[in-house]
Amino acid sequence: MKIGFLGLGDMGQAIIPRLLAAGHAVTGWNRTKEKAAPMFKLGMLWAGSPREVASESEIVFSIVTDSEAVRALALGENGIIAGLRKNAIYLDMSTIDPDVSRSVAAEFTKVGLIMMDAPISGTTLTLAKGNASLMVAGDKAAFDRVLPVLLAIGPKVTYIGAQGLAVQLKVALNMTLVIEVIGFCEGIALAEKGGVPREVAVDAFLKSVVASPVLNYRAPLILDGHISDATYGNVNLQQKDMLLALDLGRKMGVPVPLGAAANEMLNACRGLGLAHHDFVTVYEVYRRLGGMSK
Ligand code: NA7
Repeated sequence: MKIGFLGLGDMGQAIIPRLLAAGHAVTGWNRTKEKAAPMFKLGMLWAGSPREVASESEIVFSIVTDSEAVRALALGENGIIAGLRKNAIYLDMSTIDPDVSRSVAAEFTKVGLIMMDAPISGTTLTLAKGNASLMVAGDKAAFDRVLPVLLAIGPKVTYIGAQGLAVQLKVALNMTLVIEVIGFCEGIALAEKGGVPREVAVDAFLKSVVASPVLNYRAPLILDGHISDATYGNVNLQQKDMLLALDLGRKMGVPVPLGAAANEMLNACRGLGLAHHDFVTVYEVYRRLGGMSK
């Protein structure tokens, strides 16, 4: 199929090779064109604006940082809405405010066009291994049409329901993920301060019932000296999702006390100048709070 792809950040660059490998023609666009170089080598084509990309595509994907970026791409000058064909489908994969997703989709509906929310659970590593899962919401008939393409991105594709519900679920899921990883950091620091070598503690956690996919790939970061990399998602990117979760909790009257506590640890990371690290750097904060030397 002819696919348009907007947003060539870490996630975009991990998804596009899978679409190309499945035999789809991909035309891309990114605010910063230089980032497209590795995708050109794989055969991706370029168009000059989101509008141009949309006008040439049967399916258009976007995956960009936040709500403002999605609004700009979808509804801004030379945006997707100005170019999308009547029978084409636009899917936004970004993790953004569900209300913004719904309001952008409503603009598409007004002019007889289809926008769906289709966030991904997983990192660039999960995508590369072919294990990513996608949650999709919006028009069910459109979902049935795009399903074969989505399966090229990841093998676990779930239809969630009405437009906005997939991204709502993704925010809840990411909040849980952050709480889980921060709980792991807290536990390892406690064991270590008590005299258990870090390697032994991590190994035991990963062999225990506490182990999970996210701990399996993130826990090693506190062992091999990669903690200072933004390997899978830096503190700022994860905190964006935590703030979305806290805001949803406030708006809907649902307490999220564990989310609030986890968010405080992300604040501490930022205060200590660790915001550019993968958020498992929370472990460093626990070490400092617990009086452990580097
Ligand atoms: P990255 O690697 O930080 O990439 C962010 C992308 O978003 C990148 O292509 C940016 O373009 C683009 N961006 C950001 N703001 C804008 C605006 N205002 N207009 C147009 N494009 C913009 O993030 P990931 O790929 O890891 O994650 C993307 C989403 O998936 C995010 O919601 C995650 O939570 C999940 P640039 O290259 O800077 O010009």
